[in-house]
Amino acid sequence: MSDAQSAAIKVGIIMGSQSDWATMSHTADTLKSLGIPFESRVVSAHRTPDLLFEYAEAAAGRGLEVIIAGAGGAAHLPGMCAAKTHLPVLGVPVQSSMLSGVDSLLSIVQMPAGVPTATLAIGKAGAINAALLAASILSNHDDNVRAALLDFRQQQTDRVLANPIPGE
Ligand code: RP5
Repeated sequence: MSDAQSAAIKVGIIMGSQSDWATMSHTADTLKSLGIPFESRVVSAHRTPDLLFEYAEAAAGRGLEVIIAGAGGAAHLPGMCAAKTHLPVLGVPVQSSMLSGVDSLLSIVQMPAGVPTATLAIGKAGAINAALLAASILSNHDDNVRAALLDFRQQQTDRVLANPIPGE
């Protein structure tokens, strides 16, 4: 990746395991559809804690503006990431096999006051919405992202209006 490409990356997607990619690929696909450059990495809070600290501490200096962190089970990745950066961290609770992601959701959402993480819905919906929320944040100063986001929303509205209830 060239320096110019690397400098353009504003969103970092991190996840606790390769197994989270089935969910987090929806974040990547949504960012791609909006034309937002991003990077994606496996960074585990408990299996690679030093890497997580390095990633979070360097993120702002590398030009990232938003971090999207997906994790399942005892999902401490978003919270630990938020502890090491002032950037907004958007947490995606990955649907776990034992407790269907309720464990992931509660692990991410119940941050004690002082170090916030935004918390999205469990699974695919949350993964897509994390990308859209990142787009909203970038839209505050990026005209291209704002235009892409508004276009996405208009198309979504048009699709709903064009699809009456079958048989009605
Ligand atoms: C978490 O443990 C990951 O975010 C993943 O959702 C979960 C299970 O990981 P694997 O055992 O599939 O690697 O750290």
